[in-house]
Amino acid sequence: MERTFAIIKPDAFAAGHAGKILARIYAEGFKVVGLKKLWLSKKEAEGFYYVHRERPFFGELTDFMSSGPCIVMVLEAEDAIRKWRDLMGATNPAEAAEGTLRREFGGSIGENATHGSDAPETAAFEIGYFFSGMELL
Ligand code: FUP
Repeated sequence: MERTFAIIKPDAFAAGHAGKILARIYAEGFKVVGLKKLWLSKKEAEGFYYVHRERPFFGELTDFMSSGPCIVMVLEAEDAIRKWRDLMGATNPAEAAEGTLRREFGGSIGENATHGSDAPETAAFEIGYFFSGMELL
């Protein structure tokens, strides 16, 4: 079993898509090990996306991620990291495959409905950024 970190981003949460996205998560066989609603501050969003600090979209990305409530989650499944990224689809919703969450709920490359860790090391950092061990029993 593997764990990954996932976010229902502020665009999808504000549009009322959180319930539909969670239903897909359960239908695909993930166990939801941790879940909470948060409204990130700009500083917290910057810390989370630290690896992107040099990218031209960093300011826009962290403004967006702190623009409203989101849902952060830890998902468990066999091959969870790849499985969740497959379910999300490509970063740009316009390029995401039919049936993926970003295709269905994403509006643009910046406001793309969901986040998922891209490797075991990133998952470990991202899970630890938002959850303590006691929240993941
Ligand atoms: P992903 O792993 O699919 O979330 O994509 P990246 O790690 O490449 O990008 C992280 C986030 O930065 C994306 F979810 C949205 C944002 N982004 C932009 O706003 N513009 C870009 O050109 C690329 C990414």
